[in-house]
Amino acid sequence: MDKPDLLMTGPMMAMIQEQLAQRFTVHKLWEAEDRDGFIDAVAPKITAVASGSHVICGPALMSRLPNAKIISSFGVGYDHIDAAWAGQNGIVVTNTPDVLNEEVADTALGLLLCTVREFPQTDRYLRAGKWLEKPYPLSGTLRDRKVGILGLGRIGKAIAKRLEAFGVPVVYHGRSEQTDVAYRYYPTLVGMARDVNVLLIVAPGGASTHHIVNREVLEALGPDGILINVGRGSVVDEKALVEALETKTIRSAGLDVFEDEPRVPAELIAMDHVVLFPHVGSASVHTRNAMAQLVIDNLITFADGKGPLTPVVETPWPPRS
Ligand code: NAP
Ligand code: 8YV
Repeated sequence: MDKPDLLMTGPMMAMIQEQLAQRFTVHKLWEAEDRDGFIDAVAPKITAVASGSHVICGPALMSRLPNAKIISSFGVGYDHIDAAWAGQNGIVVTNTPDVLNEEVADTALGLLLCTVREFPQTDRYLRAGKWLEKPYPLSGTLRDRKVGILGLGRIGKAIAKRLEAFGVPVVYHGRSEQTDVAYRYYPTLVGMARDVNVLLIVAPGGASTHHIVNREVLEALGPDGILINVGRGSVVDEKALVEALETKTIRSAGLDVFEDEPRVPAELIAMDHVVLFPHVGSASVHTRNAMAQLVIDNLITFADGKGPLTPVVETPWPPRS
């Protein structure tokens, strides 16, 4: 039996490449010297796409794949895919929800602790031999902190649970109030920022969240405020953030995500009072393997006619008629 043809838009984990090669004829876009010519040549036979955030899957690409029926994306965030367009054009989009909740929540707590207690700075201090001269200065604490979560979804709730265990009060903002949670809801982001001293972002990227953490929100967070971002870099106006950190409008920031990854503003890199992670929220072997398996399983169950396992909201399954 002929294998269905699959387009892989960028390099993916070895286990994804190996398992998909057993079931599909895999066409590797990133290996082609002439990518346009490559797409023209394979486009009509492509029925499935495996994708990561390395390539924008917008109408420009999808409209060239007339027989594509599924895009299986690595990661829970899929702001690199125009899922609404895909849904309107008969393509189901899948992502990798839930399997990474605990890992990203662990990372968020680690980043928060590193930022509040200055752990990376203490490590640098010791290695520089400064402990021999005098103890590291006393740091801030979680004890006097109240955390406002922007995006109390799957990961946000796993973070909130951890914060409860740490004895830290939690409130949240999203587009709508959730009736099944005990945390206080703020209908406006700026209103929440005014009432907390940690703003923790775990909301998705995309048009509706672009730069919603802006100068006004940072001013509301105030001079004792700490910004933690494990959601998407695009949620924060990074220029406004740099300015707020330089002028001490807020105290500090812990960032796992940036607007133009892997490029990070030189101003942030030069600051000693911020903590910067290279987008490692889900990056353990265990969790990346689970995400990879879900990318594979979505494609295989779909090819077997059993439908996708984890379609995104814009492309429900079975499709709305
Ligand atoms: P989720 O369950 O869909 O939760 C997203 C939350 O964001 C929801 O509570 C939603 O609440 C809120 N939200 C969505 N649009 C909003 C808007 N315009 N304004 C305010 N709130 C909004 O998603 P998840 O699985 O928790 O993942 C969240 C995000 O984390 C992903 O999309 C991804 O960008 C990021 N992420 C990062 C890493 C990393 O490595 N750093 C790893 C995994 C995920 P409402 O619907 O009520 O607005
Ligand atoms: C991944 C993420 O690092 O799932 C997400 O949305 O941001 C991370 O888990 C990313 O998708 C891999 O490129």
